Amino acid sequence: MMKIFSLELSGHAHRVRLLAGLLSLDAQIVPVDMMAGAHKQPEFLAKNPFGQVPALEDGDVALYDSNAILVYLASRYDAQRTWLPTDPMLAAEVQIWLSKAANELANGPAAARLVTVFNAGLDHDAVKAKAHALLSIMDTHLSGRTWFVGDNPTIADVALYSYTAHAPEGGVDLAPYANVRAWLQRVEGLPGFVPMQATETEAKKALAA
Ligand SMILES: N[C@@H](CCC(=O)N[C@@H](CS)C(=O)NCC(=O)O)C(=O)O
Repeated sequence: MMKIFSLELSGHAHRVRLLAGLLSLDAQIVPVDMMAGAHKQPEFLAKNPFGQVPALEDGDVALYDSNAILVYLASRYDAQRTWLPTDPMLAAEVQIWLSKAANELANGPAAARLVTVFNAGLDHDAVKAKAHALLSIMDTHLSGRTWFVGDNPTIADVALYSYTAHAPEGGVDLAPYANVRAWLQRVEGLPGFVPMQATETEAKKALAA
């Protein structure tokens, strides 16, 4: 069976678990004990020399990097090719957002959450400002659109979802971004949607409410 090496609180890992759910793939989720440093041990470094989750094993295929894994799963298992269109322009537009997910999303909303959830030594105000700059562009892009690219959900939506949905955990308020919030709800309504676990703090807040 396909194996996804994952950490529950990782948005990068979540995007892979999310696409596996949306494509109804049978996958075993293998937790990597990152608190104990398992991701820097030889056994895991053989799967990903960068020592990061997620990684994938699928038969003879071994792969790492969340966006690369999305491309592989969509190309291999979505016969209709709606999740990664073959049309040159649509494919290129998907790539724009995969790049934004790897850069602006990682260095904005995801980084802000690293500060609050994992005590990362980053400048919280600076990364929050980056997050708002990205969210503002995403919100404008989504005006009059249902999905990020074309008329159907694609791996662009999957790559952007996890860290956008969990941006409030990093102190990034989504209230000003109505189009983004409506889009998040559309993603959450897709058949096979798999949620990402809220952090302990969020869970405590939810329990207290
Ligand atoms: N570009 C990579 C980033 C993955 C990444 O940053 N993973 C984090 C968890 S969210 C990680 O494993 N960090 C440990 C480290 O970098 O040492 C991807 O998309 O897979």
